Amino acid sequence: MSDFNLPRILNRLQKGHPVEKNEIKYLLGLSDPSDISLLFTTARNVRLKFFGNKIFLYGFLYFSTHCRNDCRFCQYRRSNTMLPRYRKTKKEILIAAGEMADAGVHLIDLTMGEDPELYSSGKPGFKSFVGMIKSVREETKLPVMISPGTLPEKILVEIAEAQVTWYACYQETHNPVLYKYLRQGQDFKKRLAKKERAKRLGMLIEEGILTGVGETIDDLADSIIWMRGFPVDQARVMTFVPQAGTPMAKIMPQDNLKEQIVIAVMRLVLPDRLIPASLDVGGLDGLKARLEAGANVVTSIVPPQKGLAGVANHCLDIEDSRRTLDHIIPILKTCGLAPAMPKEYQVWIENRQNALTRSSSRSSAEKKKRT
Ligand code: SAM
Ligand code: MD0
Ligand code: SF4
Repeated sequence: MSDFNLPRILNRLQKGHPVEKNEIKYLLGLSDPSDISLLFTTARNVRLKFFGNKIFLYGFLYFSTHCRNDCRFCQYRRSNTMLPRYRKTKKEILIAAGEMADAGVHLIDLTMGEDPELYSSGKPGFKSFVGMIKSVREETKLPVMISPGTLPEKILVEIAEAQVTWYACYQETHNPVLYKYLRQGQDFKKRLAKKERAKRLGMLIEEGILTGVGETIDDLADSIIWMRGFPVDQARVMTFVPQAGTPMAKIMPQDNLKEQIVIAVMRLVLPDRLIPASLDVGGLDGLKARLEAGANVVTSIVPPQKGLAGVANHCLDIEDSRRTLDHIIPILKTCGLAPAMPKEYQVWIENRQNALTRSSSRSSAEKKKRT
């Protein structure tokens, strides 16, 4: 018999009381369908309290699939020579971003591999990258997220000056041993330090973890606690999708349930934060389940006929236009949800940025007092 009382833990979380790691682990390990259903209902109630029935929508633009890294889980790893690569021109990027903005997304997520053309040539290579981001912001009038990998310090500063709202850089796990296996050849602390630096520069931070890669419940709990402590502004989990041509190709794929449970636990532990339901893993058919677990952002909306790829799934639902608002909005409706107004998203961002500025000036005032 477990010593934990599910209704009591959920009730405390709903009232905003902090919970301990062993309680988070207990929630992550739930297996009884009625317990899981209660977890999801509570997560939806908490989402309703903080966000009403409004959902944010992110357009996704994977503009370069070249990468110098060799992440074991990723089809775009350097050693996968089977995969054709592309690098979109500024014009192509602006057309695709403009189309998504016209369709009604709230943000443009500009993502790339650690493209050697930029990373090896240093500042000159990044010059056009910074210019391109500015143009996307100016022309779409939308907030921008960048997911470019571990940018050099100077470029991170330029990006912040260019008023990029979000820096996304996923650790995948906060267990350094598992990290070393997954992000082969990349420094654990360096990746964490980029997020800290970007936060100090005033950007909002998205953190992400993978499930189905050999992590334990203890690892998942540590990640959620890390996200609470950092604190991150958007928290993501995605189920690992095995990729041909990679060392993890033969790993048994995991179903979506664990991802849903992690989404629900994140919603309870990080109630006011943004939590994506990514179309990249289970496509349109996987959207409802993720929303019902408490997610409040639909990500990986991709326009068709542009030759653009996804990350976890290279082409799932893209060319048949199923990652578009026409298909997504009816699903929101079946969940009693609706797209937010663009203004509502902008207000959320401003409030979050203001709250972070207030808390950082409070903590530096406290530091001064102590010295
Ligand atoms: N290259 C940049 C980087 O790695 O930070 C940007 C790309 S990043 C947004 C790609 C993310 O997609 C990874 O961090 C990982 O979380 C996820 N991903 C990659 N391959 C995946 C796979 N096979 N299954 C599920 N998620 C995957
Ligand atoms: C997504 N494929 O939203 C994208 C990607 C990068 N910031 C996000 C993983 O699912
Ligand atoms: Fe490159 Fe990012 Fe894929 Fe790693 S996850 S191989 S850094 S594109």
